[in-house]
Amino acid sequence: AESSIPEPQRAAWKKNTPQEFQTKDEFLSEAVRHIETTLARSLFNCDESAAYGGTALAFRDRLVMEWNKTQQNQTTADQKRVYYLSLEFLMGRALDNAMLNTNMKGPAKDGMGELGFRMEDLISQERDAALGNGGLGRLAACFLDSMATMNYPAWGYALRYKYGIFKQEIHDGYQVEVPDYWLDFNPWEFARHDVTVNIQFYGGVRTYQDDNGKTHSSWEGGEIVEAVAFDVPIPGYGTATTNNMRMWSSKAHSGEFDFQKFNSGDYEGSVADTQRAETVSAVLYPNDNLDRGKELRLKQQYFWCAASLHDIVRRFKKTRKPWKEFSNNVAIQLNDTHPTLAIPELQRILIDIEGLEWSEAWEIVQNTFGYTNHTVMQEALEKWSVPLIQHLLPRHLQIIYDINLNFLQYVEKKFPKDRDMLRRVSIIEESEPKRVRMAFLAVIGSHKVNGVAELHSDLIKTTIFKDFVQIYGPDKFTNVTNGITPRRWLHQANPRLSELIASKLGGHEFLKDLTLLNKLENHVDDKAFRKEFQEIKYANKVRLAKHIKNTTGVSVNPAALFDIQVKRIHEYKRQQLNIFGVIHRYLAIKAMNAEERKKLAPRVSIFGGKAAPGYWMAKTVIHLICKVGDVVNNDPDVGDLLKVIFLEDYNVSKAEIITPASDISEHISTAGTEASGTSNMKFVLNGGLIIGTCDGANIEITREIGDSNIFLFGNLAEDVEELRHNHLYGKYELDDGLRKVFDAIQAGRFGDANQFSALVNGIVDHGDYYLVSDDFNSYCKTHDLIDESYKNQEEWLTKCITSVARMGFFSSDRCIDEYAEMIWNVEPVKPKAEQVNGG
Ligand code: CR6
Repeated sequence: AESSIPEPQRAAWKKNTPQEFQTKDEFLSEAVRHIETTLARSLFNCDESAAYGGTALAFRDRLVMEWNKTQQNQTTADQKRVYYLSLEFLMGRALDNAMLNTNMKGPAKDGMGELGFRMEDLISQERDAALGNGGLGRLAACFLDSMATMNYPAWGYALRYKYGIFKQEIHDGYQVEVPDYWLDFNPWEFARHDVTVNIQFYGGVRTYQDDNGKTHSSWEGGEIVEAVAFDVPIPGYGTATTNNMRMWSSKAHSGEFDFQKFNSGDYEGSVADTQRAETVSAVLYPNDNLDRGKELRLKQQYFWCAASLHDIVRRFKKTRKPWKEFSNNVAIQLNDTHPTLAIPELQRILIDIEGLEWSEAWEIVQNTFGYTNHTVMQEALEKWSVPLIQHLLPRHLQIIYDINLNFLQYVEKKFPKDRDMLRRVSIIEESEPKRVRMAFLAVIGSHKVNGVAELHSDLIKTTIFKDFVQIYGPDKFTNVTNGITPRRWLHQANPRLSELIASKLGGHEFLKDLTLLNKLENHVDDKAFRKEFQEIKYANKVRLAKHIKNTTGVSVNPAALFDIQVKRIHEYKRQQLNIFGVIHRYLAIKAMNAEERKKLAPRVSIFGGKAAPGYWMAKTVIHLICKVGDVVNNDPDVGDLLKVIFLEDYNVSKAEIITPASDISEHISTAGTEASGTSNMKFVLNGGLIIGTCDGANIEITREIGDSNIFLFGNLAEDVEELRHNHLYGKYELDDGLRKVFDAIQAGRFGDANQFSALVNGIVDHGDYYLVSDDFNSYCKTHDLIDESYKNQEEWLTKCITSVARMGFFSSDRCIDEYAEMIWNVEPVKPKAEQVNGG
């Protein structure tokens, strides 16, 4: 309040309030002004990158004005806010999203056209904001879009990595990682040099008694790193609401820059210290579904949690409400266990700094947090070593032990004498060294825990959190099936399909209420509609074929069946099953005569995805795909019948080109391992069918679109344990078809067989943990069925259209409404009437 312009002076301000452009001419004048002044370029020096910059800055101005009003409006509304804590946000590009969400793409396109630029070229100048690994990070980005679109008062809290996920290059069929320095020109962020938080590390705990003889603890000493806020506006679609994503960047604390060293001539030493502080937010850890327990990662987690909580608490304190109102004002969602330290941190703030009693504080903590689990795989569950936490965060370790003590006493009362239960559910794992089980801490410190698809939410209740269901009852655990934003994944990625749908449904309402898509089923027999739908798919395939030609040099036939698997490379996702299937197909083609070959449907097998830099098996899979491509693509016997492509550097902006171009996409994880998957939803929404296992959201997709519209295969989650057991005890036989594939690999038909021995041996000799052999036959047969079905183009088209019509459930808008109602208890805040972008 102290910093606001006094009432009598406000008229002068209001007279000068900047206006938002509404027409092509107004837009162009803003863009040109930015090119000339903000970017200092001229009529004679304006390339595509400058034109992109000017366009982005003109849109940024617009977003900022709505953003300011939204923040003001949400503050006065004084309702409960949501804070989404995620260590990953895979945002992709922002310009097209800003143009579409403000409904101003047309004028901008025309304006830039007058200067001789094509909007697609300008859009592709932007670097992806790639602050994430895969589905988890992209989910967070979709949620931000949905929360803004539905007017929820919500903030995302992120870490501002200097380097996002690495850029992948393929050299001689091997992945090479190149650093992604994305901040050279980022018009979408605002440095808030005045919004900083000092974050403490190391040091020790001092206990002391106050005048009443009560004991207190205080964390003292150690070192300080400063957190600086950078804000990014998040525009909703067809609403004036523009929310905030706040990213924290680390820098040396000004008091910490060692003037002693500096003055005594050790200039380099003092600069080295500042660099050490900056490393905290330097780089995103490039592992998907894998925990490596590195100290710097723990520092990142605490740095970001502590800065965010400080910010949230500061905002709450401005309301001057009593502490017991905290959880009526604040909901914090933990995206996986990465932000779990927020739990002991809030408890610390409340008891050590604000002076609340333990139990009063703990009730606030539990009512504030919700925790989303994204995996049941052991290697992905975070467990931090106790000595490491002791060293870095001594007070937090004490608090974690106290939380554990209280919890175990509660369990002991409920289940007297069950020693084994106590051992199983303890936050502290009695290993050497001891480790803190972050998922258990997250469950204990939250009021709701959710999985991300029905099967997954059931599985967590019977596996990793089984005991906790006994302890707390089943109501603490719930399901929110993942979703995707139809704005980016339909309207932006597939504009022609979006327009076609709009023409049939009488407008773009479906982009805000995706269930309206069901009305498309009325048009499934409409000839003109069918033809247009098919043409759009073909055009999207042509666009991808061009991209393939430009990036790999290989020509593919757009009339062939495009079979796509793009996602992180992981053994559980089974790209190896896919490439073995491709080899099987290749061997079959080689064995055919000309007549038989004529009957075959031409295929293009397309792969894409990054392997974590230290994940050798995943890198081997990439190498095999590339080598198979080299052989198959150059075999004159094969011609158009089969092409194998590995697309370099799969990311969000490439996904926008790839997703609309599939006939079939692959979601073939070992049953029970893929918590949800979200690209499955994107592909079906864009009129592609899928082949998949009964895993994650595939199951609910099947329920929605009907089992005749999906190609399911393979063993079920409930059979996995027994099958694995059989492998270990020799009670199985390697699949015949797969043996032939291995023979071909071992004969060196795809280059040096030694390169692939670990991959083959993992299946033949080491237990085939992901059950590739068990599912191979049904996988290949299902692909034969796909070939047959594709020959009947009319029936295929009906399946595609019907599926699109039935995908309404998978909007991230639906997810966010479920979180808001079941977990957060928050309501939307309507934007003020005078805000412009309103619908
Ligand atoms: N790797 C799951 O594996 C899910 C997303 C988002 C994942 C994936 O099935 O769709 O989360 N899990 O819920 C983790 O990252 C731990 C993922 O992206």
